[in-house]
Amino acid sequence: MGKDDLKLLSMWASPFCMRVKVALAEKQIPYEEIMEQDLMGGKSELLLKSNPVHKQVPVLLHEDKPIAESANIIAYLDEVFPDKPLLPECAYGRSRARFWADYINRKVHPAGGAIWNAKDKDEVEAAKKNFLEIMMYLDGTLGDKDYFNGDTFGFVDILLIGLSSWFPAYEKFGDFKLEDHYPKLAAWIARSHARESVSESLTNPEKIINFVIMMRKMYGLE
Ligand SMILES: N[C@@H](CCC(=O)N[C@@H](CS)C(=O)NCC(=O)O)C(=O)O
Repeated sequence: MGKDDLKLLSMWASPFCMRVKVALAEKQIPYEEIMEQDLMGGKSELLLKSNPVHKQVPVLLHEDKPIAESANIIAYLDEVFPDKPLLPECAYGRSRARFWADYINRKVHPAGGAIWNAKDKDEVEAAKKNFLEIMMYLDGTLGDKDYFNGDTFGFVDILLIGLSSWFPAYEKFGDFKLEDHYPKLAAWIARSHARESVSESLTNPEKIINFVIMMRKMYGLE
C-alpha cells in the first residue's frame, strides 16, 4: 500500500478529521493529508465532488474512490486493513461499539457546541447541564475499564477522543472542569492522550479555543 493510495481531505480544527487521523495512526497506514483550509468560504472542487451530499470533511479517497462520514471511514479502514483491528471481534461487541458510536455521534459535539454558542448565563448553564448529562452515560459505560471495550484502545475510544479536542473550549466557555464531575472519564482522556496516535493527531486546545473565540466574534457573541 503506497502513500498515494489514500488521501484525507481534512481541516485542522475538525474533530471528525482528527478521529480519522487517530485511526490511521493506530493502524499505521500511510496517507496524504489535503487540508481544506476554507470551509466557510470556498470549498474545493475536490471536496464538493467527493462529498456532494454533505459537502463536509473528512473524506477519505481510497484509490480515488470517496468515503465520507468519519465513523463510516474508520469502519471501512478496519475492514479493508484488518491488521490491528479497532472494532471488537465478536458480533455482540461490535453491536455495542456501534450503539455507543451512534450515541456519541448524535449527542456530544452538538451539546458542546451549545455551550460556546450560548448567548447568556442561563443558556450556558442549561447547555452545560445537558452536556454533563450526556457525558454521564459515557462515564457509566467506561466504568473502571482503561478503554471503552476493555484493555485495548479501539473504535469507540477513537470516536470520542477526536471530539475531546474541543472539550477544553467547552470547559472554558462553560466554566467547569470535566474531571470535577467525571474523574474516570478525565483519566481516560489523559490515558488516551498519552498515545502517540492521539497526541500527534489532535490539534492543540489553545488553537481550538482561539478558533472558537473567532467564531463567537463572527456570530456577534463577543
Ligand atoms: N458527521 C460528519 C460530520 C463532519 C463535519 O461536521 N465536518 C465539518 C467540519 S468539523 C464540516 O465539514 N463543515 C463544513 C460544512 O458543514 O459546510 C462526520 O462524522 O464526518
